[in-house]
Amino acid sequence: MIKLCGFPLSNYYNKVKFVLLEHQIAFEEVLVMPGQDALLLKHSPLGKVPYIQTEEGDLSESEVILEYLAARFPDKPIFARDPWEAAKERELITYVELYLELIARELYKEAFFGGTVTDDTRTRVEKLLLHHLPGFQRLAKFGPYLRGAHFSVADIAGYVSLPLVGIATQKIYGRDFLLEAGIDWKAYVGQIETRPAARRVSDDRKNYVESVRSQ
Ligand SMILES: N[C@@H](CCC(=O)N[C@@H](CS)C(=O)NCC(=O)O)C(=O)O
Repeated sequence: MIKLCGFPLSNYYNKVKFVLLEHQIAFEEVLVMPGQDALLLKHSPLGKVPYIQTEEGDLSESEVILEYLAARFPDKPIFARDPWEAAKERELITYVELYLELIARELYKEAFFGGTVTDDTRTRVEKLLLHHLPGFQRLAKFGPYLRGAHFSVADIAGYVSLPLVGIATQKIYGRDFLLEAGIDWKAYVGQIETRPAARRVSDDRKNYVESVRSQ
């Protein structure tokens, strides 16, 4: 059985977990924190989570894992069957992750972990996000889903990452860049959470936070 390694606060871990749950692919969760421990680096070359363990070995990078799952379980429509539609889903995932989340990630140290970010970082991240957001908006339909009327794998990426962009920008700049751009990500998240797989991911994340707090 596939082992999903990581922790339930990680958006990329939750992306893979959501897909596994959504498509009822059997898996086991293994709690692993990111780091530079030599043992971890044998499984995940940069010490990042998630990674999965299969009968054939370890595999890191959430998007690569999704591609592997789609190829290994061809009966599960992880991506749309139509090649064009599937490519548009992948395009959206790239915009969410590469142009929004990965940029906003530079703020997390201060937004979520009690550190500080430099003025240079603030300025650079603001400039990039305000450039990338209109591009994302030209692509994303929010109708109510990213591709329009139907839920897709792109929404799994949106669900786990867009809130982080909103919350981090609110904390660092006092303005939620997504809301400011007219993206009501809270309503979007509410819509996604009508799905049992999303609720499970969300409940597990909250329970994990509670368990860490009570330690
Ligand atoms: N591109 C990677 C990103 C994974 C990632 O950044 N994971 C975070 C946790 S959410 C992590 O392991 N951070 C530790 C690090 O970057 O060293 C993916 O899609 O899996």
